Amino acid sequence: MLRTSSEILRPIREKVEAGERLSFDDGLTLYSDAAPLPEVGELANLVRERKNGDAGYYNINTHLNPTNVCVYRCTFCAFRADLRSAKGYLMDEEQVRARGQEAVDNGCTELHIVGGLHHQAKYEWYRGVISTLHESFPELHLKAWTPVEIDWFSRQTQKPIRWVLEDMIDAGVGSLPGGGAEIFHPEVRNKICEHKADSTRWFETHRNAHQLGLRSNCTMLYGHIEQAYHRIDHLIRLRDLQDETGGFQTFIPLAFHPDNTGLSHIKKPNALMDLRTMAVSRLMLDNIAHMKAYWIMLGIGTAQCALAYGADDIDGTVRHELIYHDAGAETPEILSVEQIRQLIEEAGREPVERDTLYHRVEREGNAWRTGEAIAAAK
Ligand code: V47
Ligand code: SF4
Repeated sequence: MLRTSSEILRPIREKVEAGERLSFDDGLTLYSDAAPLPEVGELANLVRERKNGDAGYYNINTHLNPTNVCVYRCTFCAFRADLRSAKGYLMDEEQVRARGQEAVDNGCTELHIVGGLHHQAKYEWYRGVISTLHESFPELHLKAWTPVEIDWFSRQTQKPIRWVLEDMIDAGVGSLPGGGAEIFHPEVRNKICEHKADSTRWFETHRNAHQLGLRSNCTMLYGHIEQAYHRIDHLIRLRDLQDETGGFQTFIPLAFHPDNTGLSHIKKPNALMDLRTMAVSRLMLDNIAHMKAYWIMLGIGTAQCALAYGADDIDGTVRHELIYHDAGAETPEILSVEQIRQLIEEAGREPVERDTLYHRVEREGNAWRTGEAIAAAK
C-alpha cells in the first residue's frame, strides 16, 4: 500500500498505480519543491519493483579511453586535452591490446570504450581499436562510441551514419554507450557543447543503431545550467524514440561534476537532487527497462539509496575511469565483486551479475558464461 499522501501528487499517483503514462506537466510537478522527495521516491520504487523486482544488477567491466585529445571544448568536460599538451595521449595498438588482456585476466565481460575526437587520428585508427580488441578477445563485449564520435567518423569518412555503424559492427562493436546526450534542448546545448553532434544527429545515430539490431544506453547530464523543463523535455525525447524502436536498455542520469571544467563556479548537485532525478526519470521513462545508478558518479552511499528511488542497476566494477575523476569524483577507481555485491545487499536488494545485454552471468572465478535473458520489463 502506498503511503503517498500529498494532494499535489494524487493525480500522478493514480496514473502510476494504473500504469498510465505521465505528461510533461506531471514531470514538472515531480520536480517541484511542493512534491515531497520521499513520496516521489516511493512512486518510483513501485515502478522499479514492478519492472525489476528486487534485483540489483551489476557487471564486471573495464573502461578504455583510447585518447583524451579532443577538437571540441564542451564547457562541462575536464577529461579533454589539447593536442601536444602534457596531459594529452593517444594509445598505440599494444596499449589497447594490453587493456583488453587486463580485462580478460580480471574476468570482465565488457569493455566500455569512449574518448576524445583527436585532431590527427584517422578513422582507421578508431576502427583499429575495435578490430584489435575484437580479434584478440572475441569473448569481450565492446560497448563503444557515442553519437558524438559516430558523427565525427561520418565527417571524417564523408559517409552516412548508417555506413559508419555497419562498419563498426563489422569491426566488433556490440552496443553503444549512452554518452554525448548532455541536454538536448538547444537553449542549453548551444551553451555547453555548441559544436558537437546536435540532438538530431544523436537521435539519428541511436535510431540507426537500433534498426541495425544494436542495443544502446542513454544518459542525461544534469545539475549545471539547465532547468527542470529542459530535463523533462530531454526525457520525453528519449521516451519518444523508445516508442519507435525499443532499442534502449538503460537510462543513466549523470550528475555534473564541476572541478577543472569551464563551469567550475557551479556547485555539484546534492544527493537530494540526485535521488529526485533518478526517481523522476524512472517515472517518466515508462518504456525503458533499466535505470542505472552509476556509483562512480553518485558516490557509493547515494547509489545505494538510489536502489530505492527507481534504480535497479549500479553499473560495474569499473577500472581506469577518467572522465569523472578528472572532474573531481572522490569515489574509488574500482570496486571488487565482493564490495559491489555487498553494497547491493546492504541496500536490501539481490545482487545479480549481468552482461552488457542483460543476460544473467553464471561465473566461477574468472570463467563465465551467460544464461537466460533477464525478462525485459514492460
Ligand atoms: O557524455 C563528461 C558526461 C558522459 C562530465 O552507457 C560528465 O553504460 C558529469 O556516458 N560531470 C560519458 N558528467 C559517460 C557516460 C556513461 C557512463 C557510465 C555508463 C555509461 C553506459 C555511459 O559523461 C559524457 C558526459 O555526458 N560527462 N564530463 C562532468 N564533468
Ligand atoms: Fe570532447 Fe567529449 Fe569532452 Fe566534449 S565531452 S570536450 S566531445 S571529450
